[in-house]
Order: sequence, then structure tokens, then C-alpha cells
Amino acid sequence: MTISRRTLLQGTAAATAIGSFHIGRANAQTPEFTYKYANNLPVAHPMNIRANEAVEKIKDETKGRVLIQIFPNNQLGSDTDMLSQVRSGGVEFFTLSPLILSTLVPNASVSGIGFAFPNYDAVWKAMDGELGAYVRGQIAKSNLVVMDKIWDNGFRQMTSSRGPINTPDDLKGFKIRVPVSPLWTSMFTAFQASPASINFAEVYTALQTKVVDGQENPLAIISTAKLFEVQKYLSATNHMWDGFWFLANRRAWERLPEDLRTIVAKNIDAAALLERADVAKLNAGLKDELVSKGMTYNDTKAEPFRDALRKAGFYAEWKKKYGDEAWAILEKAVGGSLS
Ligand code: X2X
Repeated sequence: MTISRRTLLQGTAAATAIGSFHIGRANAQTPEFTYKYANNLPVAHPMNIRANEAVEKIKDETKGRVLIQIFPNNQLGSDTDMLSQVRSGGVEFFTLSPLILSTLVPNASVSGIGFAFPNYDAVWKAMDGELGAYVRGQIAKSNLVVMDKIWDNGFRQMTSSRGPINTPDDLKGFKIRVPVSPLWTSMFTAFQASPASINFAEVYTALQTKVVDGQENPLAIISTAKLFEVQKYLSATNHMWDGFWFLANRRAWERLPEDLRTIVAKNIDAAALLERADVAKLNAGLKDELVSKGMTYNDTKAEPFRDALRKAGFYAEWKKKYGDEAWAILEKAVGGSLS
């Protein structure tokens, strides 16, 4: 990976984890388990806010035996770095998009197929149901443990410094940052865009220096990571839904006695449900706020984009990659044929 000045600066700030103030308490007993939870999102994002509350509850309910320190905002490195760390045990917990996780667990990205989910109801029914269970089964074959409830990232929207995206034609030759994941690259290649794989840690700088002209993310991220400062156009494409699996290093997880594991999992899953509600509420209200910050907003129709993907053979290609079983579970979850 390329280490930019921004990442380095974030790295030196790593000593201040969100939860670290617990440590200084004079009467606190020394925790038996001090675990790190690393992630890529700003502290203001609901994921960090709800995780911080969960960490408090876990500390209380375990009577101080389990202390989880949160390292937000790529303080411990990019997603690629943090994925290595959670695999090796360098960090004990990490949240990651299913699509990026597919660099380790190939079929984990099946929930991110373009224009698959019509709405949040379908998402949660699928991810708390058969599709989520299928993916968790795939993840369980790695050295990672995954919590039951996936956290929300949201439906993704496109932004640009060049001009609005109204139709798939506007994507032709468009230099767009995508997260590091074969599915993302494939989707934007199918649109004949020019996708560049860049970790989220580098996105603000890549947009600011015009290494790329655009990116795509849910409104909650465009807002909390202040991407509106370096992007002018906001196009509501809802081109895919994305979430965050809450992952644990297997050895670290198994070191926790059963009763502590139950307390940790219960509180993390409960926080996920609260975070889902927060993000849905945020995303619903953020359009006006982003426009007031200077962004130019446009709606789009999904059908021409979906057609472009179909014509490029995108769905057929991924059906073959995932295999019939995974594809059938996906189609059942979204209530219809995708190819
Ligand atoms: O990298 C991104 O764009 C982000 C923050 O949405 C993910 O973690 C997938």
C-alpha cells in the first residue's frame, strides 16, 4: 500500500483510542482482556457512536473484565492493513464491508451485487435471514469469527467534481475511486468507467488532489467524512447496498470464557440494530444538508443502469463466480431474477 502523509499523521494519533479514558480511572480493576476494535469510519459516524456505547455496557456487565478500546478513522491503517491485523491477532475486532472481505472470503460479496435490493426491508430480511446465514457460514471457514448482525453502511450514491451522473453514459471514462474489491471494479468496468481501487483512508486526499474525479458512498459517509468539501455533484443512484460485518480474530474470541463471549456478542449485536436505525434516519435527512453545504443534487432512474450491467454481462459473470447455490439464495432474497 502507499502510505500518504495523511495516513502517517493518523498513525501517530493512534495513541488516543476512543475508549481509552476508561484506563485512567483510579479504582478500575485491571481488565483481564484488553482488546482492540479498529475501523475506517470517522468518530461522528453512528457506527462509532453505537460501538462506544456497547463497549461501556460490556465493561459494566463483565465487571471490568473485558475492556475494548476503539481505534476509529483508520488510525491503525487502511482496511487492507486492518484485515491483516485481525487475521493475525494484531487487533481483536474489525468491521469491514462484505465486498472488501471478499478479498479473503470470495462469496462474501454476494450481498453487494448492483441494484439487487429494492429497499431496507428486503436488506434486513435477507441479511438477518438466509443470505446472511450463508455468508456467515462462508466467513466461518476462515480464521475469523463474525457476529450475527451486520451493521449498516447504506445504499451507495455517486459524487463527482466533474459533473452530475444522470445516466450510465455519464460513467463512460469517469475516473472513480472504488474500494478494494473485485466486485466493485467489475461493476464500474461494466459501466465503462475507469475505476481505481483505493482504500477509504486515502479517499479524501485522492479527491482533493484529483487523482480521481468521483467516488461512491452512502450519504452518512459523504457527510461525516466531509467528502462534500472536495466533491460538487451528488447523484442519487442507490446502485448497491453495503454493510459492515463485525469480525473477531478467532483465537482472541476463543480465549474469552463462554459467559464473557455471550455478553460481548449480545451488546455488539444490539448496537448494530441501533446503528441501523441511526443510519437510516441520517440518510433520509442528509440530502438537504449536503445541498446546503454546496452540493448539486440529482435523482436517477435505476433501470438504465441495471440494463447497462445486464448488457455488459455483469450479472451472468457473477452468477458463474458465486455458483448456483449462492445466486439462488440472493435471488430468493431480492424477490426475482437478476440476470
Ligand atoms: O471504503 C468505503 O467507501 C466505505 C467506507 O464505504 C467502506 O468501508 C466500504
